[in-house]
Amino acid sequence: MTTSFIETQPIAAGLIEAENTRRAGVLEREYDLLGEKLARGGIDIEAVKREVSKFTVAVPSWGVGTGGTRFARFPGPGEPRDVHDKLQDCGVIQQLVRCTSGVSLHFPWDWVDDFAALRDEGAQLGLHFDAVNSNTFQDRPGAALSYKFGSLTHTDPTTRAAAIEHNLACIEAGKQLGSQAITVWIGDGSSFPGQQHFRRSFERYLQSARRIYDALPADWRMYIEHKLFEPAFYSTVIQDWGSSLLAAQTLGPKALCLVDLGHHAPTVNIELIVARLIGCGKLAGFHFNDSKYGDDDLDSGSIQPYRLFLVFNELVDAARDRAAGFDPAYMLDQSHNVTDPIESLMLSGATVQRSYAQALLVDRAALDAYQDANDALMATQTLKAAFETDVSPIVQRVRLEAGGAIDPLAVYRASGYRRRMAEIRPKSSGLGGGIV
Ligand code: PSV
Ligand code: MN
Repeated sequence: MTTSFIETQPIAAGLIEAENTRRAGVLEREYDLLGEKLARGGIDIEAVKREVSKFTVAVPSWGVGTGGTRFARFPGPGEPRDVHDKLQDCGVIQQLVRCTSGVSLHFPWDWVDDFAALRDEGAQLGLHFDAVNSNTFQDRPGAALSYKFGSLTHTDPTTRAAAIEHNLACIEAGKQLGSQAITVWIGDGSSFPGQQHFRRSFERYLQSARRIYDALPADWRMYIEHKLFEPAFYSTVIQDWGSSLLAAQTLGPKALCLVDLGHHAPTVNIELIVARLIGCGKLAGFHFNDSKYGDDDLDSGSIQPYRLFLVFNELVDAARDRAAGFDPAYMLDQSHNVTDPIESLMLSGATVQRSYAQALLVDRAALDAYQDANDALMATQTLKAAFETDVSPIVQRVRLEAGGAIDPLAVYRASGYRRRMAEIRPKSSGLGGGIV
């Protein structure tokens, strides 16, 4: 007997409908009011809504589990036990917010024997597979070689070969899943001055990355993710967008630079980096999250919502200009300790979508004119006006029309999903990781 798509949905459709019915009247009034306001500025709310409805951002499989800090991990109730549980949790997110149909898997964490079956399992939940991620920043239990002192850039060629092999295996798995990209982030670097030869380690990176690049299918891309620090604290081999761009340009057209918002020093102007990468046709896409200090992995927009908007301002501007090679991939990358990950990921997905909607409202002709006239005040006010517009009715309407929830959080809490999972899924151990 085959199960239908409706039956495989983790949240009861009736609950979503009932909660939406309670909110539909208010939403309609708010939508109409916003529509009138935007019309006065020459903006057609229906056109904005159409654009927003096309926007999607992928969920990281590792994000549905409770993350840890360097000090400890505090497991939450009903945590996913394996990739199947993770997919189900991702299914909940997508069912309610309807802009997160992609899932980004991480290997070997999510390794299975039958990837074709996993692809079908995802499809049953309305999910497809986005970029696959390789993990050579951790040793596998029982592995003969260690990545403690590096992987793709290790001084030992046999260890480098093992790291390359793992990436090639990820590509093979991704092919069966229907993915079209591999994201490569390495933890390689050094913690002490003198520990690592900067130029030679980068050369080794290029040689290893070349092997991965050469194994990419014709329609695949390789996303190079840079990170300022951690786990290495003095230097990392791919530490910034400069190193990433150098590598991407050396490797060729299928190699692009991925921007994880948390991988920069606190005061760095990320939207400018985004513009530079767009300018040279090398922007792969994003790992969205937010941070106050470093790689905090907090929910998108929780600390600096204006920065997120400014990033989207660059993206909308590039789309308007039809910038060459501009086709960014959007993914969330967050995993922390204190909230229900499903709730956090739902809100992050909706926040990223909201930033996109706000950026669509920027009066670009006016902004161009103010920039040309060096009217700094009016130029910046033009951006502010879009950012300060409450676009909630647009994103709520997009969700509603796609079958999702006007208020995903309320429906999720009312569903008792986490409580049910806590009964089914045994409590996981709090051990693992930590420096104390
Ligand atoms: C590293 O901090 C990172 O941002 C990379 O994307 C990893 O794949 C991910 O987090 C999970 O550790
Ligand atoms: Mn990342």
